Amino acid sequence: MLTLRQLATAAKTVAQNASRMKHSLPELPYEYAALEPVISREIMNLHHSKHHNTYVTNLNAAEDKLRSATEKGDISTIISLAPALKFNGGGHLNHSIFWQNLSPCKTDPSPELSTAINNAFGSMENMKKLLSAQTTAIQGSGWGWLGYNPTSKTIQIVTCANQDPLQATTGLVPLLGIDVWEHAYYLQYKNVRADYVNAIFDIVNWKDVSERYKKAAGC
Ligand code: MN3
Repeated sequence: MLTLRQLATAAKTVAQNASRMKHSLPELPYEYAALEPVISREIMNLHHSKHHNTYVTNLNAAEDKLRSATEKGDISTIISLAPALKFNGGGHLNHSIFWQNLSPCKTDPSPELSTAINNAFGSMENMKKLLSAQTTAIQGSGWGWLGYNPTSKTIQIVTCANQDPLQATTGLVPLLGIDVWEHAYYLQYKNVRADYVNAIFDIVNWKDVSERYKKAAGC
């Protein structure tokens, strides 16, 4: 029989372990080669197992430092960790959405999402045109997004620099993200970013985007 004291100690250990849960690299919902010819197996392999994995590793390391600094009440160190948390936490969040946003199977947007896109952009084709143009025009590394604005209850196109996570930096709920870091396309598309961005629409998982819209808009 456990004594009350032993039970309390065990509960404390469980709670501490839970708060120290490490982030881990999510499994892809398809094979590395599944998105060919739009995205090559080699790019998917490197992008997922190396690039995304590094964001996860560095996020865990930054959180360890944050925990230790918080325990010590070391405010200066806590503040200094903000850029690493934003970059690696953003990288982990963005890529976790990106893999789900893509699919080798043809899918269609829900009627609700189609209506919202038509209301905001006139048509699906026009939305793709605008999202492509703004995403292709990003200077340096970043992401193009279709996001839901909970205040205006409309869908918007925005771009973010680096790994800035959409919701934390703009308040928009991410629906569809396009990674235009060179590691996402350069091995295959070289300097022609526009071709990569336009081709991405052939492998968008509209079922996933529709589910994100339903969750964000509540309808
Ligand atoms: Mn990337």
